[in-house]
Amino acid sequence: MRIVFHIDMDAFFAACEERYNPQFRGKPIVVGADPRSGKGRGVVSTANYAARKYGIKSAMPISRAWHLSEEAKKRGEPAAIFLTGNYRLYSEISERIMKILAENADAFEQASVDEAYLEPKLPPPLKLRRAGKVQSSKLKADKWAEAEELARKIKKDILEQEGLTCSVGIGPNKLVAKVASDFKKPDGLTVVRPEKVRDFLDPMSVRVIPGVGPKAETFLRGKGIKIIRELRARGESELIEWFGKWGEELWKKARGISDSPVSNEWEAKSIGEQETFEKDTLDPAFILDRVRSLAAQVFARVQNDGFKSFRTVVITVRFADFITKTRSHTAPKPLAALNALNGETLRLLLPFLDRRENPAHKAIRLIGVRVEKLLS
Ligand code: TTP
Ligand code: MG
Repeated sequence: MRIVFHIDMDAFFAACEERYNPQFRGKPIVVGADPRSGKGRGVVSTANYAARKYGIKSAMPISRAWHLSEEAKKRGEPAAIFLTGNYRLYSEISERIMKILAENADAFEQASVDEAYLEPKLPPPLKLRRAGKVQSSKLKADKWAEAEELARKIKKDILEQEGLTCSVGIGPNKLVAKVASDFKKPDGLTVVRPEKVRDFLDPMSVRVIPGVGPKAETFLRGKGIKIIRELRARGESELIEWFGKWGEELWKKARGISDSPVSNEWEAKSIGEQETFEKDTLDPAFILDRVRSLAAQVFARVQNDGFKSFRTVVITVRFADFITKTRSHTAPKPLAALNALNGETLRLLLPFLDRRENPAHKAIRLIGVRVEKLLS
């Protein structure tokens, strides 16, 4: 049984602003388009929890947020502070947080600027088992307690090092972990053990299921289905009849079943190969040899799949500590030869073998080569 964490920062952009501008602390903050005294176009990126009390939220027109703030002012409450955002700051903070997370992970996947999935790095149970102190059934229960403890430590590390809070969900897979992280916000920690998954999901709106948007919600409501318990009561064939292949997925999701792996997956419409080395290494001769082989494999697949050329080359480097970096370059003209792919790949990779991209001289665990913008 897997244990998966989903970590999501609280009111991320707004929280970063509060952290670096002490004069904003405790005040309602809205990050997004310029409100221009209510005439501005564009939307709210995020609002902190003080501004959410006024009804301001992500994706709302900024003009509406302005009016909600004006109404609050009339009630004698503080006006919201509108900021257009310092994206470089957010991305730097994000990188540091992702590093803290990756250090505690056996597998790690950044899902967006402020959220990630991971499989926790837990101490091996070997010692306990050897000492004969714990039966294997108990050992399992202990793993969940250990996971919870690790989550508290991660939250504490992020708070101490970055001054920010996050919400963590822990479950047997990504689906349940994601719903759990959203269950209690801000500064939440929700653990859903496998035997509790059904009770946890059943009373929730079908909207919490990733992929169920407003359209599917309205459709399901028309069928008398509002919460997951009602969805679970329907047969798989019925869901397939309504939604086609996705119905199968939905049937599983209603049961909290998901086997999607925690990994930085390749994007669609690309051809890529990756290799995890038997031993983490920084030996240039070995790495360059493997990369050439990966490029050749990728190129062969490009040809096999009937493509004539590509424009973007992406490399992925995962270090021994699971921190994963990708670098890409899009050529102005289509590239059609293996030599060209080799050249691009090397140019992107070489900085990881020296100080430019690898100042700590970390050993490499995995390398991937991928091409995109394929042309046939
Ligand atoms: P979220 O995690 O969805 O939101 P949040 O972190 O602001 O608040 P919560 O406490 O509910 O998690 O998104 C992360 C950041 O992404 C958010 O701070 C700003 C940005 N964002 C947008 O720019 N537009 C959007 O519509 C959303 C939802 C987020
Ligand atoms: Mg968030």
